[in-house]
Amino acid sequence: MRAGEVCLRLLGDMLRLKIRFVKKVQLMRLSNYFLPVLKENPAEAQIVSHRLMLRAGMVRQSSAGIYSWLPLGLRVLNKIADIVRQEQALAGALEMLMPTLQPAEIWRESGRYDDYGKEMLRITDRHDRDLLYGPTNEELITQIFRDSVRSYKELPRNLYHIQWKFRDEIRPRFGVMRGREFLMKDGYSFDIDEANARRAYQKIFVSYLRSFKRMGLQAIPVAADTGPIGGDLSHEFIILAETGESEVFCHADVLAQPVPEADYAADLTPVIDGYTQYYARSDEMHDAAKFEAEVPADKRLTARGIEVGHIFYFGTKYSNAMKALVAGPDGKDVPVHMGSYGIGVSRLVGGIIEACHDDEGIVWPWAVAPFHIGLINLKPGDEATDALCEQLYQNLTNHNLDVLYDDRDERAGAKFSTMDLIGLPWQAVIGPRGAKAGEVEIKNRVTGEKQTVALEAAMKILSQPPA
Ligand code: 5CA
Repeated sequence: MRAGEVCLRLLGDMLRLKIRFVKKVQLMRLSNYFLPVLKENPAEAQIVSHRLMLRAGMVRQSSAGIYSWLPLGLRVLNKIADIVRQEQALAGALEMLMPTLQPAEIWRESGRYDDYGKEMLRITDRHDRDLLYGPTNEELITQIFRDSVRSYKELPRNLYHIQWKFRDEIRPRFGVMRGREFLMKDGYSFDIDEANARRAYQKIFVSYLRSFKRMGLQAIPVAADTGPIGGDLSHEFIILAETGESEVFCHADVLAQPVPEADYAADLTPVIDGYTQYYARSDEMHDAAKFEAEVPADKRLTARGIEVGHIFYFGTKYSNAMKALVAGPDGKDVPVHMGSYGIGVSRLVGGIIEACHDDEGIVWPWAVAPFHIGLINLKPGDEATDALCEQLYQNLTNHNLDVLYDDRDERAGAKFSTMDLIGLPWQAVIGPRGAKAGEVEIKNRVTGEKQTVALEAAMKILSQPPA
């Protein structure tokens, strides 16, 4: 046989295998899933997102402020992380992964080992070496950078990771919102001078507005205090929610600013100015006299919110202390200018629920929903009903939609309330009568609206986010 024929035959085999693979989608059946929903409101939960995350079987507390993520919760966490990844890539940031445990010596170099106090979890290994569970990564990334980059020609760089952090918060509360162990996206930029570093800051500013918008949130960038990270330029991104721990004071028009395009080659100053021209500050930076002088009374917005992101430009604070130098165009060594950029990935799960729920449960925005569609079989075991359910499941899955199939032998009422509780954007209900007519009842979880349609039409409706 000639090489060409072998290739063709192999290709044929591969295609056949692929077809077989597509046909053999493993149904995500609720009868096999791990969804330990709670009927009662857990007494320990003070805010709605914490209550709903426990009730919907998304997380379980293992000790104060430390949680296990169950399958449903993990799917949301991963969807949020993926949106962050996509937007970071557009902004030119590179993903990497640093460890959770760090050596104490680099923190001694920066001077933060003692400053960080009791929030830092300190560990000693069997050789009596001091380690710590990272609360953030400025030191470690600076060490990596200084050991690898020598010249301005390798700048700019922006590196990030999505990794668990530990801060021994004095009062962990509100579930994943103020945890001790929590998942953070933290990114770090390296530039030759302040002007370039400020551009890096602007890019991430834009990427954060875009990321939160994609998650179904409107985030307000507010001028912020830099705290233990340091520096003089900082913004927090706050989503409005009554249960938020932050207080914001802003001009209402900041909410009407458009979400920017991902055009990172353009001058971003007008976009940033569009937001920062208005007074918008968190409580630590608030200046009542300035607020009243700058904002007309009917535009003054004072509200509570959740800090979902925080960005910093701190110049040469760490590069000076840790000797992260690069040779400039004139051959002289200069410390790099740095910024750091955080997103509270696990906090966002709670934050999104605070913003998106009703009396029945969670109402997930499409982009972060653990599944797009909850398919309810009203009579498992009935041949026609099973067949139509499985056909709809396959069709939806082939269109890259995530479907959770409730095939359990349960009362219809219990199935409906579980679906309402876990908040999937669409519910598709099939019973023996519908199966006979080839029809599906569809419920929009956002509006509660129901309609009965044929399979074809159902496919069309279910593949788009509900209005
Ligand atoms: N190194 C910088 C930026 S990478 C940093 O650590 N910034 S931070 O302290 O503001 O944290 C970044 C984000 O992590 C915050 O905006 C918040 O959304 C989230 N976060 C901070 N502490 C907690 C916590 N205890 N529980 C859950 N999320 C938290």
